[in-house]
Amino acid sequence: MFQKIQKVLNESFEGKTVKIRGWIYRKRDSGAISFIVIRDSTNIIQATVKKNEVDEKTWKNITEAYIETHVEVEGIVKKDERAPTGFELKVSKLKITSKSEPFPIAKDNSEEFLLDIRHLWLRSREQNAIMKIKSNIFKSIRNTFYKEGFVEVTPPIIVSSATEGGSTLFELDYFGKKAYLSQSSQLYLESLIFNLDKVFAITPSFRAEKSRTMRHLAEYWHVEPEAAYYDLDDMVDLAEKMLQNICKDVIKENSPELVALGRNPDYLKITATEKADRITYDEAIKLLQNKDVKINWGDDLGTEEERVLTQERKKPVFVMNYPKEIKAFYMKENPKNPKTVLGADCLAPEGYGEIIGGSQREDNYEKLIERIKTTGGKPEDYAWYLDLRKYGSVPHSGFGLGVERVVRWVCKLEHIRDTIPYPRTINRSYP
Ligand code: NSS
Repeated sequence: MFQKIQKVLNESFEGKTVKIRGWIYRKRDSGAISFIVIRDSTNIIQATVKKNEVDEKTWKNITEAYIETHVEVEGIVKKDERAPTGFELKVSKLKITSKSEPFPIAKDNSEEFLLDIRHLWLRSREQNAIMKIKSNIFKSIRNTFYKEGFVEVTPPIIVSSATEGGSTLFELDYFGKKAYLSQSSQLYLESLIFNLDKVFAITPSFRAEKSRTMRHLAEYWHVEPEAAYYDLDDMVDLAEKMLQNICKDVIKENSPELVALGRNPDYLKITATEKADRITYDEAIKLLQNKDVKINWGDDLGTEEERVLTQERKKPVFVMNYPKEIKAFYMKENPKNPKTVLGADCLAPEGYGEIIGGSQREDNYEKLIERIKTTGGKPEDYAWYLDLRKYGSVPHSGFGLGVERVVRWVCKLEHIRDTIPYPRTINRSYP
């Protein structure tokens, strides 16, 4: 029986003979000894092969093997402080089950080259850690929804109208008619609360982002809840709980992965245990002006403004009540100040910026038509959505969380492209 490497890296295996299988990750030959580091899905271990302890053919094969060769190895586990993961396998049997050609990834490859061979780069230890953390974040998010009584639903991805404005829509030829790739499931989710109260969907969303940035993808994973009877504060509370649970679950289950990425999991504790900050847009503008940022009431907060607002924070901040003019048509007008909306963005700390955007929805039929028109849309394109306000509408709210934005912050990664196996950006849809 083959053991997983992580299991073998344990005192209880010391002195025992085990069988493992995996890929050669690093290799160094020194005279009559070959040091190979083997990796599997769980970890890496150093294995030493001595010329006089294996047959001639095995010795020849191993000295000629390139990295990424797949091997099956049997040997005795020995503690060794000098080995990369503290234990070493003294090899008695070694079988090469699949040879590798010279592997194209070396130390100083350019970013572009690594993106061209992404299918091979995904074997890296760094990607192993990030993908495991991302998987656990999905699990945590679903668990929060189940605990709160949300029903998972499956909205369409091919859609007939924009949710977030026309400039980032991907258009497609749908049997001779125009259709689009979904930017957000929100409008469809709104239709489902009238039967299920609280729904959520986890789907790919598409944005034809025409600029290169560290935080935009053309295709990303979007988590969207929508809930009947929730007001803006209920929505913010749900988002806060979700972020707390994500941090708790990542600390609990992914500390080895964070350490593998060179992070100390402690920085997530504050978000996991404390309430997030809440400030109004008005306060945000004052904070920025006090830091000499040139900004006026009514301007949108861009990447740079969000960085200034969050770089010294240790936990997320919700910015509430943005000006109506800079926000989407569906956000409910703030009855206390009609120049603003009942909407909130959640900005991640330490400069990472927006990870969630949400709002209470405009449930007044006339106001909604007016907003569609003033934001450049055609009410007839939204006929079905407007219907929802005609047949027993109720107050409701929801938000959208960008999974890759959250992974970027949780893993403290510079670029969002490292949070997704095959990033889709302005110049790239290969591989
Ligand atoms: O445009 S959003 O701010 N809001 C919506 O789409 C709402 N219709 C969601 C809702 O209320 N149901 O996008 C939501 C989040 C945003 O905070 C980011 O975290 C993420 O989606 N997002 C992105 N992530 C990666 N790449 C791009 N281009 C991107 N755009 C938004």
